[in-house]
Amino acid sequence: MTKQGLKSRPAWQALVAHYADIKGEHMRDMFASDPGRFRHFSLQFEDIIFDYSKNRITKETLDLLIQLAEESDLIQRRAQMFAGEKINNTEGRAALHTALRNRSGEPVYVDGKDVMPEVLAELDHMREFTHEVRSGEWKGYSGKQITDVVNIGIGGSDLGARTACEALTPYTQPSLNTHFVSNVDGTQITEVLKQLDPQTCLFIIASKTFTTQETMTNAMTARKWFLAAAEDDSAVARHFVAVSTNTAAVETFGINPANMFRFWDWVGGRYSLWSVVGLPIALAVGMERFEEMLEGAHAMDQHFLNAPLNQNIPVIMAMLGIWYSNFFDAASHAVLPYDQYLDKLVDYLQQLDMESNGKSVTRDGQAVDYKTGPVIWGRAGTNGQHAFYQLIHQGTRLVPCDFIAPIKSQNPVGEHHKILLANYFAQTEALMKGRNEAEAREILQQADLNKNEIEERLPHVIFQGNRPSNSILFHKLTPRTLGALLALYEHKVFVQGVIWDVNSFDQWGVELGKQLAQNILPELEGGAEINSHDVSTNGLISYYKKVRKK
Ligand code: G6Q
Repeated sequence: MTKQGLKSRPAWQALVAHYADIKGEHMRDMFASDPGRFRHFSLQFEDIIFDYSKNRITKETLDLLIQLAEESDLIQRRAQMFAGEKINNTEGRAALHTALRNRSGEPVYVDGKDVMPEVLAELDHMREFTHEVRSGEWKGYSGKQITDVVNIGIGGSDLGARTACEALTPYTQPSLNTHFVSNVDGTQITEVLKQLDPQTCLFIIASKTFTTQETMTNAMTARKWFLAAAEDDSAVARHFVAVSTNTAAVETFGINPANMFRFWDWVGGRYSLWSVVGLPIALAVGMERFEEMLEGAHAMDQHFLNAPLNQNIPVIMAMLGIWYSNFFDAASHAVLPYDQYLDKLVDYLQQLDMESNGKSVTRDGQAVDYKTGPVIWGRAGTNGQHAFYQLIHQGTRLVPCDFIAPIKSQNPVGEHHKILLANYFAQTEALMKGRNEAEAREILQQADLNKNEIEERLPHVIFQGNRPSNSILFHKLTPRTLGALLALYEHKVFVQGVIWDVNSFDQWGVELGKQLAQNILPELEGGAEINSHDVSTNGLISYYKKVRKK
């Protein structure tokens, strides 16, 4: 498909005309004219309700969006992904995170080879190891059991495991703490190491390539810190394990290959938490719960594969995103979890979505002439309400939102959860309905204000409303539900990538900065003035060197 492809599809053109018809319509009127709107525009998957009725859509919009998905070959592309075809064309790789959570017993082939025996063998390896560490059978060099697990990794080798560990806090074993070190800023590892005893900690060095500068730097620092206490290289084997695809580099680092957990090049970094990259999760919550997470994701995979497109939650979420990005020109999308345990979800989805679909050429390398992935942002409710919701309610930009909440809190304290959920429900209502002039005037009239004051204040207290949101409401944040939720977003991102015809599985955009940093690092040695860059970069480096010297 070339760049002309998307905009010349019949459904796209019909959507252009439809947008012109519908853009002036207010959702208030849509609700008023259809009492069945909640029923018509909501779906249930297991314990998850997905309500998309507070979107600027009619039945016709949805039909056209689904038609666009079909015209974009979504069904074929979805089949290719699940079948292990090399859909990551710029890296010549399959994108088979779905095989990692394939619980069907069916084979999955890459290059004619069934990958499931290896996937299951790694899960067995994780199960054994997790059991040993959690039961205390696994001892450190001085004979004590492990109390702290430190995952050293970055990006895809950090965010998924970190998000899941925090989300599943209520399921964790209290005698085993989990820490994450990702930033090359020495502050992070210093602060973590301060809390640890070298005799009782276990480092997981998680890196697909085992060459990532940040991770290798942190791993070497951890190793040095550890050996300063253990004073014997052989102790490393009891305290360092690796998660990687690169056996040779793991051995060179000094980690026993028996303590290496493997994955494969067909697992993309940001799609890897289902693999051995999930080891910190399994250590924190136990292998059984980690597998429940895989099962939740697998169930969502089945829904994505089998539900008709117009009843398919990831497809509908994706197409609503297309509707706002490409027709309403929305530049961002807010993720607003009303569950403190999902605070990291936003960081995780930022990477998943922005690294996957932040592209400006098609799979064939043609420049696109439409907008692709939006900026993803947000924060756990209700904190966001007291910070940035102002812009979502009354700003000049359209920000579609996902509101995510559990019906049951893991910590049912007093009235907290009711208050939290009252806010959750209220926000989507306020965004949709707004407050019109008559309503605003009435409120001001009830306040003790004179006529002039009322007129002055009036424009400030009007809310246009008509601001779209999805509501995702589930029973409780269990491992299974978390798995389903994360897989839902993965598939949403995939569908959007298909529509925009970008490769959602590469990330060339992170390379340039990395390469320039490699060039600059040696220049930071010594006191010589630097002239090899633009004047700004030269000036900054030279100033840094001058001040450092003092
Ligand atoms: C994710 C990206 C990226 C990657 C990190 C870490 O899809 O590829 O975030 O996960 O750069 O890479 P390593 O696991 O190779 O250290």
